[in-house]
Amino acid sequence: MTLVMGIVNVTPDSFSDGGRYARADAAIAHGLQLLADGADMLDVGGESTRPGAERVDPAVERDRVLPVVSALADAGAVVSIDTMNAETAAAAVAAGARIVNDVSGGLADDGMFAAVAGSQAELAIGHWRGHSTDMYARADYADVAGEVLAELAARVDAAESAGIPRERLIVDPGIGFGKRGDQNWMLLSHLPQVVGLGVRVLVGTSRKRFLAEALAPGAEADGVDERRRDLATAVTSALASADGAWAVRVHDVTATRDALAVARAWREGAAP
Ligand code: PMM
Repeated sequence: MTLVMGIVNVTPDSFSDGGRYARADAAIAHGLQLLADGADMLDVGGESTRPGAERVDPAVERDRVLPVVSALADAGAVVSIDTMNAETAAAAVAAGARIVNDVSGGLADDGMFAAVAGSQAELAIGHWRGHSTDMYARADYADVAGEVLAELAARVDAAESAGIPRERLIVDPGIGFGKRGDQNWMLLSHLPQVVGLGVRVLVGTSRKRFLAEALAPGAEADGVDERRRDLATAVTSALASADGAWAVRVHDVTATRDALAVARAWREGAAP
């Protein structure tokens, strides 16, 4: 059964700005709500990776995420830390995180694989070609699925060589990371091949622009609101599940849980 990873973004634009303690409290409360909604794990991140986003100082990132990671881990949650910084990853694991979610697949920080190898943590390797500031400049593919598969396989090999056993690895096709509109759909249409790499697969489509582009043409995609994007995300989650995804990373846990339950009943010929 596909697991649901709930998103807890601890960035100034994700929670109203009542100062850092208020922000941590709001993020913790949000995480607890996602658990109540049925999340199997929580992904805590302190750096926005939206297209065009600026980098965050790793000390500021740690200041944002560590109190949230430790509070949610203490509450019994399986916590994932969404970071490209090895020091932040190590500090979060020390604070109770069990998964390191590196959207750059270890490419942004040379120390990442060593930091994870020296712990018991699992590592999610995202497909990535460069930072958000200019990631579309690298969205140049002759064969998006073939290239993403080859590049992910190379990162899996590198992580294994660095001492992280395959059983502790997860791969993510990196939807929206250095990929434009239809490149994401083309890549998702090859999800069974990503699953064929033999490593658990995590898929993150939640609220991303390419979903809105399937619902409204051109600039009108900007007007597709959160409710419609969450519904589209629930559909992609159910389809990813049917293709063998290990987990989906989403904002709206309730909608995705419902979609997964319906898809499961469809497959099994009986309500769960
Ligand atoms: N997408 C975002 C952030 N972290 N992590 C993984 N593993 N996969 C993703 O697709 C992914 C991620 C960007 O989305 P957000 O800004 O809405 O959190």
